[in-house]
Amino acid sequence: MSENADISAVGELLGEANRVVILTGAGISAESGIPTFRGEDGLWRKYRAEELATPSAFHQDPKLVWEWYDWRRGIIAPVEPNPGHKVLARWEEIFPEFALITQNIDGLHQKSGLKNILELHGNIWKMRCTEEGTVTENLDSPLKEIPPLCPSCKALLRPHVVWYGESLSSTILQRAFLLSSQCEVMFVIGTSAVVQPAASLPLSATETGAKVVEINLNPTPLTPYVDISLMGKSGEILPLIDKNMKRKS
Ligand code: BJW
Repeated sequence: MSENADISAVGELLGEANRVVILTGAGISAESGIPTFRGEDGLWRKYRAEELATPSAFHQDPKLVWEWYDWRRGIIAPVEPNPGHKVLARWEEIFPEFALITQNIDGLHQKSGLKNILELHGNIWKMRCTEEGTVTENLDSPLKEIPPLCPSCKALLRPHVVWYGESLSSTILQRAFLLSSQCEVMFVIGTSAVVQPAASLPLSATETGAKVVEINLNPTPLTPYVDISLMGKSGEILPLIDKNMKRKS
């Protein structure tokens, strides 16, 4: 099927759908200027992202890990949502049951006006006390002190994100699987689909009969299992789908 036929097939799917779930990854924010993890211009800076995003890296050298997060916060702070984020925010207003599940920690979906968001891997603008577990928002960029300390007990604060080997919030994860298994259409956008358990969400959607649409620059391990695969930039493809969507109301 040609790309144009695929776009109109997706437009038709959405014309009828009520329950729509979106799973996003780093690729959706790439056109806003935020580096992805595993792409050509992936998030490398002397160290591999995978080697800094672990509890043991933080345990060994909290200052280094915080310097890396401070650097990333500096990249993300001035960045604006791109046309892909904006289409998804518009869809939240259109579909009766709409949910967005993101692996991203950049907060760009919130910035685009989207409200109903499940953040699987946390948020880079939040910190958690390593002693008390309290979570606070901190928008400083650059940070005032590295590593930052808890204002109440002076213990180390850590980024409120999920590192490799750590469990995701069970409440958020259960909700994400429930939404995925109950939706009619699921979009999987800009993720390499290699990090578990997020990568299993689309499979739970296909297993329960949902149509799954993938948008990515490249094929992923998920591509053979999706109904429609659209290869290209999400910031270009999502506005095209939006334009071709024919809803009765
Ligand atoms: C575009 C584009 C454009 C570019 N338009 N597209 C089962 C089997 C094997 C291993 C495991 C397993 N279960 C758990 C594990 C271990 C591990 C894991 O999955 N490892 C795999 C890598 C093998 N998972 C975990 O540890 C998770 N915890 C867990 O499951 O706990 C229980 C447990 C633990 C251990 C063993 C067993 C059970 C936690 C995962 C936490 C992930 N954390 C990170 C860092 C977050 C904080 C931070 O950012 O600093 O999350 S890692 C990083 O990867 C980040 C991302 O959210 C995540 C996914 O990356 P994403 O979004 O897919 O980005 P990329 O760069 O990979 O892909 C970008 C894509 O966009 C590419 O495809 C491009 O082509 C595309 N693209 N421009 C459209 N314009």
